[in-house]
Amino acid sequence: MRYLTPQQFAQYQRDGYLVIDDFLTTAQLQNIRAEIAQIQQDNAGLTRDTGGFNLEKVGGDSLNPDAPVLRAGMLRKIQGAVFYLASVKDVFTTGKLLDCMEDIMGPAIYYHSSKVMFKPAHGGAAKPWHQDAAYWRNYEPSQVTVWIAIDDATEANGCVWAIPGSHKLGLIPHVHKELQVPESRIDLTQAAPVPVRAGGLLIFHSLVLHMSKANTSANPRCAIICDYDCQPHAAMDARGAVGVWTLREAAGA
Ligand SMILES: O=C(O)CCC(=O)C(=O)O
Repeated sequence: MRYLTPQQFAQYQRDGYLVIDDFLTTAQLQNIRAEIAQIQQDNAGLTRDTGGFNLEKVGGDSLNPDAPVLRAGMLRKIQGAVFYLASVKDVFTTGKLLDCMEDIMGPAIYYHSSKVMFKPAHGGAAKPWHQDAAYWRNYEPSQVTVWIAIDDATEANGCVWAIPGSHKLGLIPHVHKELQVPESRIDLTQAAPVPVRAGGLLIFHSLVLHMSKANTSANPRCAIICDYDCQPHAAMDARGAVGVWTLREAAGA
């Protein structure tokens, strides 16, 4: 193993997800926060979805570009985060995170997609139950998502919830435009909150059932997310005209 302990790896295999505290250095966290604050400031007047920039909408209708926005500049997500934020690209495409991914996926690691997920205070919308694999063409079961908390993510401000072990259920049929699994198909008694302190990361298998609730609190809950693929499929981001982006070669880095 290059980064994970055997216990962490066993936990990932059992639950399909794993939290690692204090993954980012203080300097990395500060840089990422500063770059995100700058991009928010630069886009404070945005009233329509543009490129990879998606705004919070009235009624949580985030996929509808014509829906009225909750407030100008109130970002829900930036798709293709690594193309806008150098500090985020650095964390996701170099160093110890790739060591960590290699422990889980093996030595062939490809970039798939990335985003900043804002979940702003007083109005960040819920994300319904889903498996990431349902969103991805060319589904491969060993695709993996890394979710890093930029603010403390708590139950109050909309941390992720997951069903431990649900990666063993296979791909469940998803419905609606914002792909989701109806709650009637899920054993909600198993649902567990996954709070993560700022700078910590959550790794999860692409078949883990997960969701997050709306943020009705006064505290924002921002996270950066990267999806990794073990197969050489072209990247899927809106700005991701990058073809196949190899992050680590099968022969070893
Ligand atoms: O950050 C969140 O609230 C959840 C994000 C998520 O589930 C996803 O992007 O697949």
